[in-house]
Amino acid sequence: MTEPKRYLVTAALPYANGPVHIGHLAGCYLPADIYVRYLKAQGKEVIFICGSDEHGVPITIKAKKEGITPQQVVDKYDGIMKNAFKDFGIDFSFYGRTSSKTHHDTAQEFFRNLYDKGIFKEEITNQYYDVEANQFLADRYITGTCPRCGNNNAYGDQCEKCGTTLSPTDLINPKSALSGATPVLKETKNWFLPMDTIQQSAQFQEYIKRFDAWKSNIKGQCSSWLTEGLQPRAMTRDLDWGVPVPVEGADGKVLYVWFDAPIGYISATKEFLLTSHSALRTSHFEDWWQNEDTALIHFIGKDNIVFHAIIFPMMLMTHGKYILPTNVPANEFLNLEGDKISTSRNWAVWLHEYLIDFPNRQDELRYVLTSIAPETKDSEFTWKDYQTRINSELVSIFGNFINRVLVLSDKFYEGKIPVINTPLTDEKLLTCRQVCFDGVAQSLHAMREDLDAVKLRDAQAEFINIARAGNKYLADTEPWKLIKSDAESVKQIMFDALQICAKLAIAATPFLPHTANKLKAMLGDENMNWNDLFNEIILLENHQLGKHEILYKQVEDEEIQKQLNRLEEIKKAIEEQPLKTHNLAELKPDINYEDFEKLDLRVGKVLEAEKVPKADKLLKLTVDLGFEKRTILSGIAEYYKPEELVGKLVTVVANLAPRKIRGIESQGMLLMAGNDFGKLYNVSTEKDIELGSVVK
Ligand code: B3M
Ligand code: ZN
Repeated sequence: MTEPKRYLVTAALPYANGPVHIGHLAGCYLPADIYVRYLKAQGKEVIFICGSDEHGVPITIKAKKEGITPQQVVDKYDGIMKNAFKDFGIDFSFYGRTSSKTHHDTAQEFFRNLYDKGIFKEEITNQYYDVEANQFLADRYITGTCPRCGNNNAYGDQCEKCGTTLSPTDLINPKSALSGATPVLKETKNWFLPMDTIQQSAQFQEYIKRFDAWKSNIKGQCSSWLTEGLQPRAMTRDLDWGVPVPVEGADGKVLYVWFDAPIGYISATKEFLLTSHSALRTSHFEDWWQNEDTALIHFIGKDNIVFHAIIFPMMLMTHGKYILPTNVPANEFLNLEGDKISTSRNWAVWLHEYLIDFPNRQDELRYVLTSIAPETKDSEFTWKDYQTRINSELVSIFGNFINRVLVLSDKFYEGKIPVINTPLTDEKLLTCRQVCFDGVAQSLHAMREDLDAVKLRDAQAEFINIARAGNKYLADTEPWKLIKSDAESVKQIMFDALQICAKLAIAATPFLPHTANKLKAMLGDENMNWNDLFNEIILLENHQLGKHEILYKQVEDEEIQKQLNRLEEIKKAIEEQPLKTHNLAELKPDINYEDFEKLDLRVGKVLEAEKVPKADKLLKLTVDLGFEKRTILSGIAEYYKPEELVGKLVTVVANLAPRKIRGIESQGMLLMAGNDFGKLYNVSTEKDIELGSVVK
């Protein structure tokens, strides 16, 4: 591809329903920011767009939980999120809101455009309706038992325990999360994007060739969707929170949040161009969104892949005027101390709380999160690792190098770049110098290649390698000793070391913006720029350096212990509410002893076990009850291999009326204990009991 003329970079619009945590930062905002800073440093024209996603069920659920209106939720969190990003140097050109008028207008116009072209399929479907609450239920508002794993708290769109994608009608015993009532099916009309036919179109087939150059996690997810065959998807919903559907007969309906949210990138660009004071003010909206010379790059987390790589491009394509994404760099997830980060369980490191305990240490967190960025697989943040990386890399390698050079320059040359009268002649010193120069050059080149390829973790490692090479140069030549015998040579060594400091100040710009600014000031030159990076000389002889200070403080054990204690307390709190957090099934109404007595429970032994063809979940067992052998079908194939069960003692409901399942008569039932993680355990009995014994 030819070099793009301009770059439109977006970072996923976060739902405005909670503060920002390290998982958000590492997943998409930090990588996007580093990449944008890199582009800008090279003088490229860039717009960097983000904003609050203020629609969708996550907002209404939060409102219900906090007892406030959805509007109050988004008003509260929009500001909190915006500030957190700012505090960490995430330098958006514009941070929009999907509740803005411009956005509503833009999203409606977009919908109308597709509608007028006859793109949508109008369809009447049956959807769950809550008669008590008087409204249709979004998928997330319906809970029930997962048909696959038995989790009693599966949602209408997904079971979070076994990960299966569901539709509301798949749920066993569906319940409305609004009123607890059993919902009824009711007819409703919605507008569907015919993703099945668009998939077949020549334009889409041409577009997906781009995936080949993208990261493998995107390719993988997309090709599994595409091979399964895309299905039409409703772009409108029966909800009262969102962008109203701008056509006749759509009262009480809003645009599907995944239709309106990506259009948020477009509306935020419009708002930016209207309000910006930057040089880009004179550029036109069309240059950015409707011109093939623009590279459109979406930074996202892995749960947003299909929406950005397939659905939004289909919308753009059917609209016809828009460019399609050039790249969609998606990251995997970041875990925290061995567990999934979870907002609802408070298992997170919140950015605003971090800054209370570690004031002015934004770059330290940026550094650690980039070092462990989940670029290719899920990764893990631990406080111990945070401490180690800061102390042994930022403090001991980078900070230490800068400090040594600046302290010595003060001492030897009163903070000026030394003037070299005679070049180095000493063989050993010359070799040290060459080794250092080669190291620095190699790291700079590798860093640039990694940045171009959006491999930010590797790029940052190369940045530290530059400081490593500088440190080695000093350690090998020991200017603090050499000064007594060969002051002339020391001038050359210090001159070189100061140039490396300057390179580090420039190279730090994308990764550690606060440090970069500070270091440039310490070097007395705030105008050095990216193009200087590959020059041998950046700071000229006699140039006066600024005042210097220590770049990074050591992270102390007590600071880490405090964070670990906090997490420990949160963990305890989670464990102390097992009913709430583990979603145990509700207790059923009392029964009498007579009810219980009706059950005939017996001890049996599994003699044979085999899978039932074409039924993923069923095992066919032959169970010896002592007085007779029974054939029993049990839905446990996902949890037990047939061979694991043979020889096991089991408890059997022996008087359950036989019934035919898949043409086989099942003559009883095994007792199994299940938890909501989708595991089942055999309720077994002591080994030496006689088969057929009564269980009571
Ligand atoms: N708000 C989902 C999320 O926060 C969604 C992203 C929208 S990007 C257009 O993960
Ligand atoms: Zn499940």
